[in-house]
Amino acid sequence: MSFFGKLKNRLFKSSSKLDEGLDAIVQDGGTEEPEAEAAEQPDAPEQALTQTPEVDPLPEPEPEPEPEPEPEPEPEPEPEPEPLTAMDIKPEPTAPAPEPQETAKPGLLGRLLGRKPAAAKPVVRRVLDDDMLEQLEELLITSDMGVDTALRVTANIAEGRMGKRLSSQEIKQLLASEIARIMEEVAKPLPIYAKTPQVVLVVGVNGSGKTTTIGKLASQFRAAGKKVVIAAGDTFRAAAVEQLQVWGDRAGVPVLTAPEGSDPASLAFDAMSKAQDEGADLLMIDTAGRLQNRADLMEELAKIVRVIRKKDPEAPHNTLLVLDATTGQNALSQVETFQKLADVSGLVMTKLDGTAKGGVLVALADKFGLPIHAIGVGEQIDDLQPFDPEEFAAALTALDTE
Ligand SMILES: Nc1nc2c(ncn2[C@@H]2O[C@H](COP(=O)(O)OP(=O)(O)OP(=O)(O)O)[C@@H](O)[C@H]2O)c(=O)[nH]1
Ligand SMILES: [Mg+2]
Repeated sequence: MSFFGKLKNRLFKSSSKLDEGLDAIVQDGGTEEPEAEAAEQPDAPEQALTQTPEVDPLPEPEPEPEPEPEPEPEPEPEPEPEPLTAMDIKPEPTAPAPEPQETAKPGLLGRLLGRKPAAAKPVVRRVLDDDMLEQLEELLITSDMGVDTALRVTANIAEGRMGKRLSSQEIKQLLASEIARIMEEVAKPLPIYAKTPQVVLVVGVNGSGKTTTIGKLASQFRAAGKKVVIAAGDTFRAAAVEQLQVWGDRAGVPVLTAPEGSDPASLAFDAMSKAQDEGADLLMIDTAGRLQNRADLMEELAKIVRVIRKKDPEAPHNTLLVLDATTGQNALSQVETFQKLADVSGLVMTKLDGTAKGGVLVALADKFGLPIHAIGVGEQIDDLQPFDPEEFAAALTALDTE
């Protein structure tokens, strides 16, 4: 389960929070069902009707256990068909291992539906009632899905299911499909346009992961055969420029820098000229996250945009807002703020590894509907993944899809 398994591992904190939370909710007030069960005890061997006055109850009519349909070990002697892969032709004269084996891999589905009396694992189910719904809502809210989204999602899950008995696996499935439905609308890779250079302005608060994300994106685009130029528009800190240069080296992409404290807009202008002259496909502009106040930041971003538009009136073609998942609900207000400062065209959510707040992505999608281009799941160059709604939903809910 390569890729999916990986994402689930990376999202393990969010995953296990929902996983454990759902299990606890179902356990609380749920009861075990042997699953295979059926059989429905015939109970009380119809004494009544017979009326035989008082001959007393008779030694026992005995419900009789019925000869047991028996799961039947399946005749199938089959001494091993074994397709044989050249690899293991081994002499093996004795051919011992007949391995009764008639557990014959009932297959996943077969196992789940289990009929095998011995294997029938009890499943805990709980009746879906108001109490349980409320607990579900709370769980989703604490997973950072936000109140509105949590209420809507639980309402959808409840629809037509009140009074029904549900297991935690069934709830996970329902939850995952609700989440995937919301996320499908926003799962869109960064669009690539025919006209070049395509200018991607990257914005976000201090420490959200802008520089790292630019490095990762540059590496992916380069691997896809694109010619990329990076502009180190965070000229406030020398360290920021160095950091970007390291990423540029890793990605094999040139980084344009300017002296510390110089005007980022003029650097952006130079970078734009260079990208045009060199026939680059993409120009990615890093920006500073830390400025004195919002007005400064707005002024700086506006100036960068003004200047590059002298070269291309349609630039920037994308304004990526990078958000840090560990900030949880705070990400929502960051979107609002940056939408006022810049024309945000899409999001990248970083640091989904190691936080239990992955649910905030659902809230963002539900509230703003901005495209989510990618997610950051680690600090390495290949730790940026395209956003896949179904994988994400399954990973977030710890849905066992195997
Ligand atoms: N675990 C994890 N760490 C990340 C991820 N993305 C970025 N980081 C780390 O977050 C820290 C900040 O990342 P930067 O890329 O420097 O953030 P920035 O937005 O450029 O920060 P400023 O330039 O200060 O505004 C670094 O230590 C990164 O390694 C991610 O997806 N997962
Ligand atoms: Mg930076």
